[in-house]
Amino acid sequence: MQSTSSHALLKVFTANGIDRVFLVPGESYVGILDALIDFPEIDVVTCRHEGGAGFMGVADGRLTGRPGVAMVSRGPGATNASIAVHTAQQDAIPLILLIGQIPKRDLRREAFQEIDYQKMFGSIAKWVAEPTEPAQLAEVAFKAIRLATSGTPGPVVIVIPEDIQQQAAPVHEWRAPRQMAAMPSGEILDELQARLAEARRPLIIAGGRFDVPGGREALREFAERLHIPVALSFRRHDVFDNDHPLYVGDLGLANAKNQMDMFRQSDLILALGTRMGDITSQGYTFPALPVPEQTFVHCYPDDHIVGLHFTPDYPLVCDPVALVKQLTSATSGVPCAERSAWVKKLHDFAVLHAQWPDISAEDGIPFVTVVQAIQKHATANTTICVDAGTFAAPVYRHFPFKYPQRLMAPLSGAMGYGTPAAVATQLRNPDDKVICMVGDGGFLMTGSEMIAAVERKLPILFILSHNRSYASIRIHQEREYGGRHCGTTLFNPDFMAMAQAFGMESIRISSVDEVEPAIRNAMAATGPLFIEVMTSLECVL
Ligand SMILES: Cc1ncc(C[n+]2csc(CCOP(=O)(O)OP(=O)(O)O)c2C)c(N)n1
Repeated sequence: MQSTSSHALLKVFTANGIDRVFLVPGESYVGILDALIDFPEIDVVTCRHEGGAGFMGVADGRLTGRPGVAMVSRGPGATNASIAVHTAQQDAIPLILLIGQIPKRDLRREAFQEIDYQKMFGSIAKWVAEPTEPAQLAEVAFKAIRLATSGTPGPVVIVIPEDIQQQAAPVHEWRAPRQMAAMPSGEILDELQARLAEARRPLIIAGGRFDVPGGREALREFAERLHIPVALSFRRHDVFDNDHPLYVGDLGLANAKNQMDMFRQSDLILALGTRMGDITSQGYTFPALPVPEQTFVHCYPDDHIVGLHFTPDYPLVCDPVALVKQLTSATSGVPCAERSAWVKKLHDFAVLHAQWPDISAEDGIPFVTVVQAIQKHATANTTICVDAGTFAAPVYRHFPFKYPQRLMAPLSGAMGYGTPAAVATQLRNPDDKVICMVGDGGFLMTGSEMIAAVERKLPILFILSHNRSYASIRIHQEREYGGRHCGTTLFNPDFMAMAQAFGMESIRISSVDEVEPAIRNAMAATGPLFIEVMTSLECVL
């Protein structure tokens, strides 16, 4: 094998477990593309749009805990990929976006397709590196991996001028060291232990940092041992089983006022592995800003995040999984009776709120019936990848996730995520039943990436909700602007013909009676399958 600077970069990638890259090629990084040929252990997934490649990287990073990698060309490629950098930042997912750059001699001359990426990505990436010497590529790759995965995971951008990609450079196999779980002192833990035992109405808010091997189990054991109810942070429905008696719902876009009133009655909040961001905290209103009324414990492995908005009585800058393991082992449990009424009240509300509705519509199929049919036929290894739109609301509200069932949903609310995420998920977990739910709006943004499902024979079930509208926005026009619609009605292509042209079997569901049998058959499909659902626009849940 040759030993060029690109080989040195890729060697650091493979030494750290990176085995797949998603890309759209560009003349600005042909040197790296050429080196990829010498790394058969890296699966190269060629995409149709840099947004699609980036979203695939985001999904892969979430599933593996390693940085997902997207490679794109300068200027136009990088601007297309920027949506994934934003999503990785909002979702706290490790991502490396590698961008080819103009030759270094012309840097900052505003040359053809040049961008100053430090300025462009400065506020959303954890680090933007633009090496100018071939020997720096390995070092930059190594640091990118460490930064993307440490503290609050997130996106790192590596920008590589085209003329430093093919020079001789030493190859290293540096491996990122495992992260050490710093722990609060024994004294603090003892004090916290006592507060937890005394609390009458404690509440856990659990977030994405439990989405690691062993994380869910540790959370469940802790909650059970101390008999503390668990609410989940925004779109992290799959970190705690939704049918568990301690499950009390998620904190999302549609919490009922009386549910929030109940949560506010808690006397101790344990915010574990969550950043307590905008949606989870209900627009920074729960708990009280800036000083919560309850005893507030905030645990996250990043000192920038702990106490960022809400002042904690216990600011714990550490790994929440290690913390709950420690707290679990240090207690013999708490008598359930003292907290039973509190837990029951919250749990009963969550159960009621999640009940499947019985609704019908004149103008099409209420999409909730499709989601309900999927739940009925879902296997233990079903993963639902959702795009942004009204069709996703029933998933968030009613689908009772039970691990290893998974929800792949962008915290950034980015349209266009669903299809590429499904491709990346099925590639990573070939035995899972991967379902992509997408609207007629989001599908025409990145739906072309579904060609990878045909190319690679991925048995993804694509479900398109066809309501001839950007309904999520139309709803605002209905509610807040007297039903005056502008820019939200869609003129659509023949989606069935489109899927067939992609080489995919396709089915249209036009009436409620067809939903259940069609979904039952679809769940057993062994190849990619496309279902078009003629969805009601008036009956949006
Ligand atoms: C990339 C991007 N552009 C715009 C938006 C704003 N937006 C949120 S949902 C939505 C409409 C989604 O329409 P569709 O995919 O058809 O699903 P529906 O809401 O109709 O179910 C829009 C435009 C967004 N979230 N992301």
